[in-house]
Amino acid sequence: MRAGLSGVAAAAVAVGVAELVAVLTGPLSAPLLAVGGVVVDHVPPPVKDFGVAVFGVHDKTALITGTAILLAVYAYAVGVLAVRHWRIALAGIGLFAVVGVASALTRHDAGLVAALPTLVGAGLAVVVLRYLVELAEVRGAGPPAERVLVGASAGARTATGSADDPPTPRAGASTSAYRMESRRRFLKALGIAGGVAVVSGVAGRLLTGRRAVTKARSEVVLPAARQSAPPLSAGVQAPGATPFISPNRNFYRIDTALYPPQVDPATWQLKIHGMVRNPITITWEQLLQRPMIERYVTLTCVSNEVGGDLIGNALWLGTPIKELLDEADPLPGADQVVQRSVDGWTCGTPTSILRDGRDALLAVGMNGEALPVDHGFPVRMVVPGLYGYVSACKWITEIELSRFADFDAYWVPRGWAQQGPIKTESRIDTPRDGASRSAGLVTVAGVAWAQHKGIAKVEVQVDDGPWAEATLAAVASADTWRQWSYPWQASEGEHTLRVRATDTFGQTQTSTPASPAPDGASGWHSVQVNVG
Ligand SMILES: Nc1nc2c(c(=O)[nH]1)N[C@H]1C(S)=C(S)[C@@H](COP(=O)(O)O)O[C@H]1N2
Ligand SMILES: [Mo]
Repeated sequence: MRAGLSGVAAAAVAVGVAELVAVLTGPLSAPLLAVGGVVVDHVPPPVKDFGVAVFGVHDKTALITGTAILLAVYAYAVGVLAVRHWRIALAGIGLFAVVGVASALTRHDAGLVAALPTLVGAGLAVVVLRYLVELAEVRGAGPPAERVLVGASAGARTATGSADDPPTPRAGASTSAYRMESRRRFLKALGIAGGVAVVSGVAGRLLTGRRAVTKARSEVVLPAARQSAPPLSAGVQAPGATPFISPNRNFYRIDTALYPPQVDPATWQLKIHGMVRNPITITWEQLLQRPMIERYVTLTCVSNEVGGDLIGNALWLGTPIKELLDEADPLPGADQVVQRSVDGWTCGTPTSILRDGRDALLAVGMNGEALPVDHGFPVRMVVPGLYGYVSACKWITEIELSRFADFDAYWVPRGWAQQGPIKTESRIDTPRDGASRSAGLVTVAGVAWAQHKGIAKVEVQVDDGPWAEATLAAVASADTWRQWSYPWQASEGEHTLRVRATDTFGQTQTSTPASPAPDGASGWHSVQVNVG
């Protein structure tokens, strides 16, 4: 037990102090985040729907917690081994160091300094483990305790002449006093180790937070739009449906970043290169000089399940990417625009789509503010009509003209389709699945989307009755979701409500259920309602 705890304490000190060192070398060089990042990038591709399973915000915490628990179990075993097989324990710490350093060094753009947090941590772990195990070992069989016991028994023997006599009470008391003293010293050392781990870990996180770009972001002054979005009609909002504009703070977030990249606009640059006649590099200042437009665009994640909430609508401010691409002048055959984020993530978008005149934006603003850090500050791409994983690169720093035949972006080798047009879909927001209502008039409402095509019709079906047309809310543009509502005369009993949408191309969303991988979920959303 003591030996095991010594191992865990040594690991905690290693991880905590590594966090502190990582303040200087970057958050992703700390062993837990580095290893977590490797796990994110190498989860086996066939795992169904794993985009959501791994990348929801809470799953990131779960991943780090899981990594920490595994490490604790490992450290416990190393501690136990350390008592009799010190060299094996050393090898165990060595393995921790190798895994941590290898993970940190293979992160995108990592320099050699990325090895530092793990190395410092592992070095300290050796010292702490050695010290704690020595304190722990004293108990029971340790030499000083033996001496007290033997001496006392010998004294008793001479006094009584019997070899079988138990130790005298006095000797027994001093043994247990000794044990208590050793136990106290061990616990104290353990507490100090724990304290060092927590204090350095927390300080590391806080200091990392202070190095964040929060301040730079608050100082950004966004330019006015040359063309603002057409004013929203009050009629875009159907009563009971999700708010038409998703506030930044609860806009869905999906990415592979365990710590959101901190990109300072002062040093930000975008490089447009590859199969182009005119490679371009622009800075933040230059970007802000370009004509900016404002557009409502609804983003959707390919991992969104039928009825899911990985979809959000915002007012984006940005410069049309088409104009920049025209200036770069792509070579014939460059059918793929590879967007690359500062953390190495990539997505591939058809060049033709980015140049076909739709409002594909290199965006700097979201709902009237600079982009939130989680949503790509300072610059990201927003493309109406395509799932985020093939179009909406956050923290973008590079655009490389290429060919689909020559390059697979991040998600493609992981089992997702190269092309990702958004499927026409719809969702019931009210009543919620499992809700109860009184008989009589019940408002059914929700959203439907077919970005860049537009929604022409939404229908609702009660149980196995006929499909009835819902009332469509006002349209903002073909690039946003559209709200709908349906007045339902509900009779008592359990009912199933279904919804389906038809886009302006006359395509009705398919009833065939498909899971998100490889190119988006399909099927009709339904809810059960109890009418009493
Ligand atoms: N750099 C980077 N950009 C990224 C991703 C990512 O993992 N890394 N994920 C994409 C995916 S899958 C989606 S759905 C959208 C989500 O954008 P949001 O988090 O702002 O909603 O971002 C896209 N851009
Ligand atoms: Mo996504």
